[in-house]
Amino acid sequence: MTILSILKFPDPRLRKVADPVVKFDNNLEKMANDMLHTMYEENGIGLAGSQVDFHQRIIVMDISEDRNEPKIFINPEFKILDNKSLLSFEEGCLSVPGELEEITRPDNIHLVWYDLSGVRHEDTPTGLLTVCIQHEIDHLEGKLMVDYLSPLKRDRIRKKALK
Ligand code: K1U
Ligand code: ZN
Repeated sequence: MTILSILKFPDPRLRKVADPVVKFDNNLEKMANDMLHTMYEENGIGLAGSQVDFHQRIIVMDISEDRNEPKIFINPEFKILDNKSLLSFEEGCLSVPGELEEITRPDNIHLVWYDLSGVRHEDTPTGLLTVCIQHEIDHLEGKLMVDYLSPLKRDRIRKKALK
């Protein structure tokens, strides 16, 4: 397995919108395994393809305490079920190291995704899984945690990262 290098804000490649996965082949499986390996190595709970300069719609995640419940989401999409049900969480980002910011997101979503065999799944996750999947889908859209902050705060983080 390979440890992949993670793009850091403000690298413009983090702003690319990822393409849907169309080939469910051995290369995709290897990428998923390399991404999981990289996420565990960096002590993250999630990682999106965009963060490792792979611009296809793939996310890996493990929110379990024992770090032994890897999840792979291909072509994930969600719909907000209730705009009024919100959850605030102090989020981190492996592409914005050293910053933790409280972000408020919808807590009640319907999620659809595919596995490595191309089989469709759906769920209505709650809690940390809901927060993390929305953070990772943002990455696939070229959107970052810093985009939820004020321009002043975002610029402070950008300048600090460029030092
Ligand atoms: O996508 C990433 O950059 C990974 C990110 C995922 C994430 C963490 C917290 C909330 C939403 C999404 C991380 O794993 S950051 C590092 C981390 O393990 C962590 C940081 C704060 C709270 C919980 C975990
Ligand atoms: Zn992130």
